[in-house]
Amino acid sequence: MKKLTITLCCTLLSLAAIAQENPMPPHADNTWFKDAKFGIFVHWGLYAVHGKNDKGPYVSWAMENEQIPVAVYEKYADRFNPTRFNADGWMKLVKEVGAKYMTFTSKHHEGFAMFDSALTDYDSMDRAAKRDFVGELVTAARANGVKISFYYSTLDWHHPDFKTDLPKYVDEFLFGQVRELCTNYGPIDGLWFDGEWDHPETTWRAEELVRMIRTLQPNALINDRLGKGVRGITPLADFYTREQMSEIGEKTATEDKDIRPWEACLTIGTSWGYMKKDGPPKSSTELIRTLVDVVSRGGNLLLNVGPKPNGEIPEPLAQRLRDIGTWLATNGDGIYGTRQVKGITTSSGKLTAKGDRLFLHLETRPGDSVTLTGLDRTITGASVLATGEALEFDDATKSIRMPAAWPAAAVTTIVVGLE
Ligand code: FHN
Repeated sequence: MKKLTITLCCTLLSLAAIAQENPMPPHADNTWFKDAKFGIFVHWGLYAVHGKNDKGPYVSWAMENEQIPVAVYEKYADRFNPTRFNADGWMKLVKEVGAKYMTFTSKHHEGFAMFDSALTDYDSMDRAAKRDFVGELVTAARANGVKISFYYSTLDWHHPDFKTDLPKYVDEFLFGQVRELCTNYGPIDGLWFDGEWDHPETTWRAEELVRMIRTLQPNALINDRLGKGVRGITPLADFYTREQMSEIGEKTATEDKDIRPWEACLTIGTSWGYMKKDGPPKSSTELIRTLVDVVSRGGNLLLNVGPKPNGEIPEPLAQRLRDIGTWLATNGDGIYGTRQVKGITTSSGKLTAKGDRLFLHLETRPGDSVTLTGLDRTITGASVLATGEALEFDDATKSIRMPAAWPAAAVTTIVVGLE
């Protein structure tokens, strides 16, 4: 017993020493992320070739839901040759629509790497496409001033070790491919993990994984999908994630302390990847209003597109993105770089703030005026942000008179100057 105690103490002391030798590097600076507000999620992989899911809403789950055998599914790798893929074209679209970053599926649950991995030939360089999509997108992102983050699924339906020897899969494949993503493409802006739900952070060795990423990529922001049940909670994360309209309003007790920014990811249709018979796409108006709602509550919107197997972004999705960009072109000042307003409530609409300005976002004409309760600063002016039309205001009652003619926009933003 005594020998065991001594051994245990020595082990604990050596672990403490290792931890001391390799202290966790600090969180990356998240200012750009908190200012960016709007990113584009791209789900693209072999599932785009499959293009359907007879048993579920997401094409990215077709392999699992339709119980497609690995030997059958992996044949898509020899058909996936997207001749119309143009990374620069994607990044120019991201910029045109007013998004500031892209999160790209470097490997989804299907296990196919969209980059050249030395750890497998089940990747886009070693099969039909013979291209490193991650590398092309990083080059295009840098050229267009777009931040680039890699989605990476810890869950893997293809790799044999995932089922037969998870610790080996984690140690060699998961850590190995994340190390490749953090080493082979220069500075990157984020790692977006997913597929974590069946195992605790300890099984994924999340702390070591985060330490490795921060050591290799000190500016990369890491999300919270690092283990079962820790979304919106784990202090390892640089930002928290919510998913789809069902979660967009939810926040965890941890988030009440406002210690991490959060991001809501959302499909335009139903599926995360391209599906011939996807659900009806949300309207541009709904998407603009959702962006404003998320930003007014201190979050970012990561809006998803699923490119076709040929590499083109479906036009109905691209058009909705362009509509958002058109709105942002005249209203973006009330979105980018703003922060959530606390302590002031409005009789109608939603608020954001930046410097000595408040932005009141209204979906419909709320009557003749809006009152800002709790505002203890002097109002110096008010106008319609998109047009510059000056509005009457009464500083004594902290009320703003609404324009008689209401603009035909998804959201009308009123800018209020404060002393
Ligand atoms: O299973 C995935 C799904 O395919 C998609 O990638 C979303 C995006 O956040 N995450 C998982 C479902 O929660």
